Amino acid sequence: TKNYEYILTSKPAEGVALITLNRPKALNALSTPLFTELNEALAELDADDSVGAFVLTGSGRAFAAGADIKEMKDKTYNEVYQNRFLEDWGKLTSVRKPIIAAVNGFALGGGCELALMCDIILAAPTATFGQPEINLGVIPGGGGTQRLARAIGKSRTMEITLTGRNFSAAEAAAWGMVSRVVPEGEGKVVEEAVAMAQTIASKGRLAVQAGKDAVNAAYEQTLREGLNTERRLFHGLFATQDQKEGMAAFAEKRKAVWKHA
Ligand code: CO8
Repeated sequence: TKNYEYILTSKPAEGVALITLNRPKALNALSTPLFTELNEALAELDADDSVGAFVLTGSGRAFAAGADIKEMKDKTYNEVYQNRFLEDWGKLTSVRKPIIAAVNGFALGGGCELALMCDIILAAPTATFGQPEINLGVIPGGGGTQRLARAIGKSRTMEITLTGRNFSAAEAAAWGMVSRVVPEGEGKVVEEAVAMAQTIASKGRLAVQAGKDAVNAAYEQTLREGLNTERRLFHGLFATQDQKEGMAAFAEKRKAVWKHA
Protein backbone atom coordinates (compact mmCIF):
# COMPACT_ATOMS: atom_id res chain seq x y z
CA THR A 1 0.00 0.00 0.00
CA LYS A 2 1.16 3.54 -0.71
CA ASN A 3 2.22 6.36 1.53
CA TYR A 4 -0.41 8.85 2.55
CA GLU A 5 -0.12 12.17 4.35
CA TYR A 6 -3.15 12.03 6.67
CA ILE A 7 -3.65 8.31 7.20
CA LEU A 8 -1.49 5.23 7.80
CA THR A 9 -2.28 1.83 6.32
CA SER A 10 -0.90 -1.54 7.40
CA LYS A 11 -1.71 -5.24 7.48
CA PRO A 12 -1.20 -6.15 11.16
CA ALA A 13 -2.65 -9.69 10.94
CA GLU A 14 -3.67 -12.17 8.30
CA GLY A 15 -6.57 -10.85 6.27
CA VAL A 16 -6.74 -7.54 8.17
CA ALA A 17 -6.19 -4.02 6.86
CA LEU A 18 -5.69 -1.36 9.52
CA ILE A 19 -6.32 2.28 8.62
CA THR A 20 -5.15 4.82 11.18
CA LEU A 21 -6.28 8.44 10.92
CA ASN A 22 -3.03 10.31 11.35
CA ARG A 23 -3.56 14.00 11.90
CA PRO A 24 -3.13 13.91 15.69
CA LYS A 25 -2.20 17.59 16.12
CA ALA A 26 -5.64 18.55 14.79
CA LEU A 27 -7.29 15.67 16.72
CA ASN A 28 -7.77 13.94 13.34
CA ALA A 29 -10.14 16.64 12.09
CA LEU A 30 -11.69 15.25 8.93
CA SER A 31 -10.50 17.53 6.14
CA THR A 32 -11.28 16.99 2.46
CA PRO A 33 -7.71 15.78 1.73
CA LEU A 34 -7.94 13.30 4.64
CA PHE A 35 -11.23 11.90 3.34
CA THR A 36 -9.88 11.71 -0.22
CA GLU A 37 -7.01 9.57 1.08
CA LEU A 38 -9.32 7.47 3.24
CA ASN A 39 -11.62 6.75 0.28
CA GLU A 40 -8.65 5.90 -1.93
CA ALA A 41 -7.20 3.48 0.64
CA LEU A 42 -10.58 1.86 1.27
CA ALA A 43 -11.16 1.35 -2.46
CA GLU A 44 -7.69 -0.14 -2.96
CA LEU A 45 -7.91 -2.47 0.04
CA ASP A 46 -11.54 -3.45 -0.64
CA ALA A 47 -10.34 -4.78 -4.01
CA ASP A 48 -7.30 -6.53 -2.44
CA ASP A 49 -7.92 -10.28 -2.18
CA SER A 50 -5.55 -10.62 0.77
CA VAL A 51 -7.87 -8.43 2.87
CA GLY A 52 -11.03 -9.79 4.50
CA ALA A 53 -11.86 -7.08 7.02
CA PHE A 54 -10.88 -3.55 8.03
CA VAL A 55 -10.10 -1.83 11.30
CA LEU A 56 -10.40 1.95 11.34
CA THR A 57 -8.89 3.82 14.27
CA GLY A 58 -7.58 7.19 15.38
CA SER A 59 -4.35 8.34 16.98
CA GLY A 60 -3.27 10.41 19.97
CA ARG A 61 -6.24 11.84 21.86
CA ALA A 62 -8.82 11.31 19.15
CA PHE A 63 -10.60 8.93 16.85
CA ALA A 64 -11.69 12.11 15.04
CA ALA A 65 -12.88 15.42 16.51
CA GLY A 66 -15.19 16.07 13.59
CA ALA A 67 -15.17 17.73 10.22
CA ASP A 68 -12.40 20.31 9.85
CA ILE A 69 -14.05 23.45 11.22
CA LYS A 70 -11.29 25.71 9.89
CA GLU A 71 -11.86 24.35 6.38
CA MET A 72 -15.64 24.76 6.68
CA LYS A 73 -15.99 28.10 8.39
CA ASP A 74 -15.93 30.42 5.35
CA LYS A 75 -17.89 28.21 2.99
CA THR A 76 -21.10 29.64 1.50
CA TYR A 77 -24.42 27.91 0.87
CA ASN A 78 -23.86 28.10 -2.89
CA GLU A 79 -20.48 26.44 -2.55
CA VAL A 80 -21.51 23.58 -0.24
CA TYR A 81 -24.72 22.91 -2.20
CA GLN A 82 -23.24 23.13 -5.70
CA ASN A 83 -20.18 21.05 -4.83
CA ARG A 84 -22.23 18.54 -2.82
CA PHE A 85 -19.99 19.12 0.21
CA LEU A 86 -19.54 15.91 2.29
CA GLU A 87 -21.38 13.71 -0.21
CA ASP A 88 -18.40 11.45 -0.89
CA TRP A 89 -17.80 10.99 2.85
CA GLY A 90 -20.41 8.27 2.74
CA LYS A 91 -18.39 6.14 0.30
CA LEU A 92 -17.20 4.13 3.27
CA THR A 93 -20.68 2.66 3.57
CA SER A 94 -20.41 1.00 0.15
CA VAL A 95 -17.24 -0.92 1.05
CA ARG A 96 -18.00 -4.66 0.68
CA LYS A 97 -15.83 -5.92 3.53
CA PRO A 98 -16.71 -5.35 7.20
CA ILE A 99 -15.19 -2.30 8.90
CA ILE A 100 -14.62 -2.28 12.65
CA ALA A 101 -14.17 1.12 14.28
CA ALA A 102 -11.74 1.03 17.22
CA VAL A 103 -12.63 4.27 18.98
CA ASN A 104 -10.09 5.88 21.27
CA GLY A 105 -10.54 9.42 22.64
CA PHE A 106 -12.76 12.01 20.95
CA ALA A 107 -15.31 10.85 18.37
CA LEU A 108 -17.22 14.08 17.90
CA GLY A 109 -19.42 15.40 15.12
CA GLY A 110 -18.21 13.86 11.87
CA GLY A 111 -15.97 11.59 13.97
CA CYS A 112 -18.98 10.08 15.73
CA GLU A 113 -20.73 9.84 12.36
CA LEU A 114 -17.71 8.11 10.84
CA ALA A 115 -17.79 5.51 13.63
CA LEU A 116 -21.54 5.04 13.03
CA MET A 117 -20.88 4.37 9.32
CA CYS A 118 -18.69 1.40 10.32
CA ASP A 119 -20.18 -2.07 10.83
CA ILE A 120 -19.01 -2.72 14.39
CA ILE A 121 -17.80 -0.25 17.02
CA LEU A 122 -15.43 -1.14 19.87
CA ALA A 123 -14.63 1.62 22.33
CA ALA A 124 -11.72 2.31 24.65
CA PRO A 125 -12.76 3.57 28.11
CA THR A 126 -11.41 6.99 27.01
CA ALA A 127 -13.79 7.18 24.06
CA THR A 128 -15.96 10.30 24.13
CA PHE A 129 -18.81 10.54 21.66
CA GLY A 130 -20.95 13.51 20.77
CA GLN A 131 -22.65 15.59 18.11
CA PRO A 132 -21.60 19.12 19.13
CA GLU A 133 -22.62 20.73 15.82
CA ILE A 134 -25.41 22.68 17.55
CA ASN A 135 -22.66 24.70 19.28
CA LEU A 136 -21.37 25.72 15.83
CA GLY A 137 -24.76 26.88 14.56
CA VAL A 138 -25.36 23.78 12.45
CA ILE A 139 -26.58 20.20 12.82
CA PRO A 140 -24.92 16.86 12.02
CA GLY A 141 -24.41 16.47 8.26
CA GLY A 142 -22.85 13.04 7.94
CA GLY A 143 -25.80 10.92 8.97
CA GLY A 144 -25.59 11.60 12.71
CA THR A 145 -29.26 12.32 13.29
CA GLN A 146 -30.34 9.26 11.29
CA ARG A 147 -27.79 6.62 12.32
CA LEU A 148 -27.69 7.73 15.95
CA ALA A 149 -31.50 7.60 16.19
CA ARG A 150 -31.45 4.05 14.85
CA ALA A 151 -28.60 3.10 17.21
CA ILE A 152 -29.69 4.68 20.50
CA GLY A 153 -33.31 5.77 20.01
CA LYS A 154 -35.12 9.06 19.50
CA SER A 155 -35.09 10.61 22.96
CA ARG A 156 -31.36 10.18 23.53
CA THR A 157 -30.56 11.30 19.99
CA MET A 158 -32.66 14.45 20.44
CA GLU A 159 -30.90 15.18 23.74
CA ILE A 160 -27.43 14.64 22.25
CA THR A 161 -28.18 16.61 19.06
CA LEU A 162 -30.00 19.53 20.69
CA THR A 163 -27.87 20.02 23.81
CA GLY A 164 -24.56 19.13 22.17
CA ARG A 165 -23.44 17.28 25.28
CA ASN A 166 -20.89 14.50 24.92
CA PHE A 167 -21.49 10.93 26.05
CA SER A 168 -19.07 8.38 27.44
CA ALA A 169 -17.96 4.95 26.28
CA ALA A 170 -19.97 3.45 29.17
CA GLU A 171 -23.12 5.27 28.04
CA ALA A 172 -22.54 4.23 24.41
CA ALA A 173 -22.24 0.61 25.57
CA ALA A 174 -25.31 0.77 27.83
CA TRP A 175 -27.31 2.25 24.92
CA GLY A 176 -26.18 -0.48 22.51
CA MET A 177 -24.27 1.82 20.16
CA VAL A 178 -20.96 0.01 20.67
CA SER A 179 -20.42 -3.74 20.99
CA ARG A 180 -18.40 -3.29 24.13
CA VAL A 181 -15.84 -1.21 26.01
CA VAL A 182 -12.40 -2.82 25.86
CA PRO A 183 -10.54 -2.40 29.16
CA GLU A 184 -7.58 0.00 29.32
CA GLY A 185 -4.06 -0.70 28.10
CA GLU A 186 -1.97 0.97 25.42
CA GLY A 187 -3.51 0.17 22.05
CA LYS A 188 -5.80 -2.44 23.60
CA VAL A 189 -8.94 -1.50 21.70
CA VAL A 190 -7.04 -1.69 18.41
CA GLU A 191 -5.61 -5.13 19.32
CA GLU A 192 -9.11 -6.39 20.11
CA ALA A 193 -10.49 -4.96 16.89
CA VAL A 194 -7.66 -6.52 14.87
CA ALA A 195 -8.31 -9.90 16.53
CA MET A 196 -12.02 -9.60 15.72
CA ALA A 197 -11.24 -8.58 12.13
CA GLN A 198 -8.88 -11.56 11.81
CA THR A 199 -11.66 -13.89 12.98
CA ILE A 200 -14.04 -12.40 10.40
CA ALA A 201 -11.36 -12.57 7.67
CA SER A 202 -10.88 -16.29 8.42
CA LYS A 203 -14.45 -17.07 7.29
CA GLY A 204 -15.69 -17.53 3.72
CA ARG A 205 -15.73 -14.09 2.11
CA LEU A 206 -18.98 -14.55 0.22
CA ALA A 207 -20.87 -15.54 3.36
CA VAL A 208 -19.34 -12.60 5.25
CA GLN A 209 -20.40 -10.19 2.52
CA ALA A 210 -23.90 -11.67 2.46
CA GLY A 211 -24.10 -11.40 6.26
CA LYS A 212 -23.09 -7.74 6.14
CA ASP A 213 -25.56 -6.99 3.35
CA ALA A 214 -28.36 -8.80 5.18
CA VAL A 215 -27.81 -6.97 8.49
CA ASN A 216 -27.61 -3.65 6.65
CA ALA A 217 -30.97 -4.42 5.03
CA ALA A 218 -32.46 -4.19 8.54
CA TYR A 219 -31.63 -0.47 8.42
CA GLU A 220 -32.96 0.18 4.94
CA GLN A 221 -35.98 -2.04 4.46
CA THR A 222 -39.27 -2.98 6.09
CA LEU A 223 -39.29 -6.24 8.09
CA ARG A 224 -41.02 -8.09 5.25
CA GLU A 225 -38.52 -6.82 2.64
CA GLY A 226 -35.60 -7.43 4.95
CA LEU A 227 -36.64 -11.02 5.63
CA ASN A 228 -36.96 -11.53 1.89
CA THR A 229 -33.50 -10.08 1.29
CA GLU A 230 -32.06 -12.36 3.97
CA ARG A 231 -33.77 -15.45 2.52
CA ARG A 232 -32.58 -14.66 -1.03
CA LEU A 233 -28.99 -14.14 0.14
CA PHE A 234 -29.21 -17.37 2.16
CA HIS A 235 -30.52 -19.26 -0.88
CA GLY A 236 -27.83 -17.72 -3.06
CA LEU A 237 -25.05 -19.08 -0.84
CA PHE A 238 -26.07 -22.61 -1.89
CA ALA A 239 -24.52 -21.73 -5.25
CA THR A 240 -21.09 -21.35 -3.62
CA GLN A 241 -18.30 -23.88 -3.12
CA ASP A 242 -17.92 -22.56 0.41
CA GLN A 243 -21.42 -23.81 1.35
CA LYS A 244 -20.55 -27.30 0.05
CA GLU A 245 -17.19 -27.20 1.84
CA GLY A 246 -18.55 -25.78 5.10
CA MET A 247 -21.30 -28.35 5.45
CA ALA A 248 -19.11 -31.27 4.24
CA ALA A 249 -16.42 -30.27 6.76
CA PHE A 250 -19.00 -30.30 9.57
CA ALA A 251 -20.26 -33.76 8.56
CA GLU A 252 -16.68 -35.07 8.27
CA LYS A 253 -15.70 -33.49 11.61
CA ARG A 254 -12.86 -31.45 10.11
CA LYS A 255 -12.05 -27.78 9.71
CA ALA A 256 -13.44 -26.09 6.60
CA VAL A 257 -10.98 -24.75 4.05
CA TRP A 258 -12.61 -21.75 2.43
CA LYS A 259 -12.13 -21.06 -1.25
CA HIS A 260 -13.96 -17.72 -1.12
CA ALA A 261 -15.82 -19.00 -4.12
N1 CO8 B 1 -11.65 20.99 13.13
C1 CO8 B 1 -10.47 21.61 13.01
N2 CO8 B 1 -9.54 21.62 14.00
C2 CO8 B 1 -9.82 20.97 15.14
C3 CO8 B 1 -11.04 20.29 15.33
C4 CO8 B 1 -11.99 20.32 14.25
N3 CO8 B 1 -13.16 19.67 14.32
N4 CO8 B 1 -11.04 19.75 16.56
C5 CO8 B 1 -9.86 20.05 17.11
N5 CO8 B 1 -9.12 20.80 16.27
C6 CO8 B 1 -7.78 21.33 16.49
C7 CO8 B 1 -7.82 22.54 17.40
O1 CO8 B 1 -8.16 23.70 16.66
C8 CO8 B 1 -6.41 22.57 17.92
O2 CO8 B 1 -5.57 23.11 16.91
P1 CO8 B 1 -4.43 24.20 17.28
O3 CO8 B 1 -3.48 23.44 18.17
O4 CO8 B 1 -3.86 24.56 15.96
O5 CO8 B 1 -5.11 25.32 17.98
C9 CO8 B 1 -6.05 21.10 18.05
O6 CO8 B 1 -6.99 20.42 17.22
C10 CO8 B 1 -6.22 20.57 19.47
O7 CO8 B 1 -7.54 20.88 19.92
P2 CO8 B 1 -7.86 21.70 21.26
O8 CO8 B 1 -6.71 22.60 21.60
O9 CO8 B 1 -9.19 22.33 21.11
O10 CO8 B 1 -7.90 20.51 22.32
P3 CO8 B 1 -8.73 20.47 23.68
O11 CO8 B 1 -8.28 19.26 24.41
O12 CO8 B 1 -8.70 21.77 24.37
O13 CO8 B 1 -10.26 20.24 23.21
C11 CO8 B 1 -12.03 19.23 21.95
C12 CO8 B 1 -10.64 19.06 22.55
C13 CO8 B 1 -13.08 19.40 23.04
C14 CO8 B 1 -12.34 17.99 21.11
C15 CO8 B 1 -12.05 20.48 21.04
O14 CO8 B 1 -10.95 20.41 20.15
C16 CO8 B 1 -13.28 20.64 20.21
O15 CO8 B 1 -14.32 21.05 20.71
N6 CO8 B 1 -13.20 20.34 18.88
C17 CO8 B 1 -14.28 20.51 17.95
C18 CO8 B 1 -15.33 19.44 18.12
C19 CO8 B 1 -16.49 19.71 17.19
O16 CO8 B 1 -17.18 20.69 17.29
N7 CO8 B 1 -16.72 18.79 16.21
C20 CO8 B 1 -17.79 18.90 15.29
C21 CO8 B 1 -17.32 19.55 14.04
S1 CO8 B 1 -18.65 19.88 12.89
C22 CO8 B 1 -18.85 18.40 12.09
O17 CO8 B 1 -18.17 17.45 12.36
C23 CO8 B 1 -19.87 18.34 11.01
C24 CO8 B 1 -20.03 16.90 10.49
C25 CO8 B 1 -20.08 16.85 9.03
C26 CO8 B 1 -20.28 15.45 8.48
C27 CO8 B 1 -19.05 14.57 8.50
C28 CO8 B 1 -19.28 13.27 7.80
C29 CO8 B 1 -18.32 12.19 8.19
